Amino acid sequence: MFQHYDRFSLQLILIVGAICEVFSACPAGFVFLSSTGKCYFMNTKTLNWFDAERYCNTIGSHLTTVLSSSEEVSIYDYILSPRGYSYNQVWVGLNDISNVGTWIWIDSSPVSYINWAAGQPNNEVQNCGALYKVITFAWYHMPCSELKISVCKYTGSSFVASEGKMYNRHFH
Ligand SMILES: [Ca+2]
Repeated sequence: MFQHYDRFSLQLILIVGAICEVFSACPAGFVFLSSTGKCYFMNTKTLNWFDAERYCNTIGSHLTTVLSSSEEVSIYDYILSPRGYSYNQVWVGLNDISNVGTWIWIDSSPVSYINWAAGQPNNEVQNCGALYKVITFAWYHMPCSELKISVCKYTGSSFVASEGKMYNRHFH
């Protein structure tokens, strides 16, 4: 099909195609953050931690990890604040459910960046982690049964093919 285009047009087509590819990296409903190169989904329905994670799973993701200060700030600035949720407690994938006292990310990412609020985690009956902007972005551990909004993070691509939700389906 390309024989009908001159060299410049062909390059333009390839460039536009590449740009579409970049912006198509997120499944429907997710927001792309250029600071991390990942896709995020804010679930405004308040759910307990387990149901929040289960919901993320249904859209091919997990509760979000927060792997750096810049990712944390970006989640607030570009996912939560624009939607009016900047001061709520928000479930993330942090938990010590399987081994109390050992905090892990639900998607098995290493816990390298840590931002517990002063005094957190402070007892053994709260096994799930939330962001809490009132305390300058810090992390709180909370009872998993509490109902909160949540943020899912999409890191893979395998589920998308079966779900057929990729934006790039519309570009090709
Ligand atoms: Ca706590």
